[in-house]
Amino acid sequence: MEEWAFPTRYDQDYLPDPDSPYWFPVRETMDPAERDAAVLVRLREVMEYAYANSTFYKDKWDGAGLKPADITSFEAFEQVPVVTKAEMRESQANHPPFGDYTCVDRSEIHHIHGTSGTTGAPTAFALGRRDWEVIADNQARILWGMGVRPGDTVFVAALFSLYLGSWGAMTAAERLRCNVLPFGAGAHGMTARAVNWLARIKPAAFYATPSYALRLAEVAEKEKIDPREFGLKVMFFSGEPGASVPSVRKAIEDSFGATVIDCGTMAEMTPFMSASATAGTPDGMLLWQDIVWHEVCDPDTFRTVPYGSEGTPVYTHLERTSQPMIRLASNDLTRWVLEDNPCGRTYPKLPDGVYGRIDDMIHIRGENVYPTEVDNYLRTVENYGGEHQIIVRRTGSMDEMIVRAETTLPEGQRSDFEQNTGSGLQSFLGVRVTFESVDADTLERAEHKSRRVVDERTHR
Ligand code: 8LH
Repeated sequence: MEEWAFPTRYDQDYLPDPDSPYWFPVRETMDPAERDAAVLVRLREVMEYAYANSTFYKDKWDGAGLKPADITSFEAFEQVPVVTKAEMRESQANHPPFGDYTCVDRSEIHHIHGTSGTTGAPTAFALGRRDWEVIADNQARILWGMGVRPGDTVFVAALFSLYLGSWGAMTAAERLRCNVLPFGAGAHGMTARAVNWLARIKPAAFYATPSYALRLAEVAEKEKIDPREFGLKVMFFSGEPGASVPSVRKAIEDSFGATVIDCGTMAEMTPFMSASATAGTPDGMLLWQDIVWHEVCDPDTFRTVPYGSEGTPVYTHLERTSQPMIRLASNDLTRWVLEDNPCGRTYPKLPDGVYGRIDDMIHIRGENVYPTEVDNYLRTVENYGGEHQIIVRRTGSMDEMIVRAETTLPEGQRSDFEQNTGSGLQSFLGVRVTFESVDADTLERAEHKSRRVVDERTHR
């Protein structure tokens, strides 16, 4: 296996053969059982390292009665208790600012990022200098898999602040010897400026959240610029479901005429692109198991579910030394499979991407609804105005769901639209829905991750 060592240090001058679709042909196409055997040894090494360098992991595993040396099988590894975000917040509160799961000295920390929510205590992410280099290398390798090449211009249209998505995309593109346009997002008037820069620079690749790409397409239309004129080859997305939601994906492909690639796990798990599609397998996300070990688990027992089944992703770093995450529970939902991938990589795959967070699932009269299903349906409806809200209300002991969607139709001509879309949505979701329409361009557009659910229930 190419450059397989822990702690990891990649050759910073390495670039693959220009004709190779793979950065590391052996690691990417090897027999999965052989790869898994190497990963198992690595899991033990990472655990030995974390046990020796962090009181968090030592106390957690001592409490569970296990030692890194016990991890001689994946069955044993699945008994390692998961790490939750609540534990990380508690650790940072008790051991400020980075928590006692940080395994390096403060002088080794190269970047500090954090959760970007405005409510609740933020969590700080401390990324070591060596880790930053390895992250860049890992993600350059994944960008190579997406078809991005040295010399390509990569336009990064995501918030440059605490959010790791933008910085991760930038550092990866730099390592790949691309030219990077760290445009950012979120400032007043920036989307119209992005449209003009895209039209002028004509980058090969583009990174953002899927919501923001659709916003950009709307603004381009207002500016009378066809997004296809940007000449984009690859658009890669992370941060929220969308790139694997069929109608959202199609809307982006149709607007921009580029290949859409879904990627992304969690900021704590950076290199977060370790789940990513490739140019040759553009649908779903492959799990690059030699970079991060991805398990899809039963959300109650945290044991892996068989391929073909649904569960929650649990992630383990294989190359991080600063804040290694060992069995981090994501609280997301997905389904995984292991089958032949057209690109030749032998990784398992999430064929439908990550559908959403367990907490965001709406329970209506015994049925579960994902907000992304509403999005998926509405984007297929003629005269849909491009944005919607989902309001969840409790009346008595029942939850009620109201979908408020924009339409391009003028008032007075909406009754068929409302009736047909309401009943279509109801049969698509299999739950009762109250449907309302509003004028196009009246609901707020996301500059980052969309928040379409307005939960009016006081408790769940
Ligand atoms: C996703 C996806 C995806 C993330 N499909 N849901 O962008 C990657 C990193 C930087 C990120 O967004 O981290 P953050 O802010 O911690 O959010 C992680 C959550 O975002 C994750 O648990 C998912 O719920 C969601 N997410 N990428 C679907 N490609």
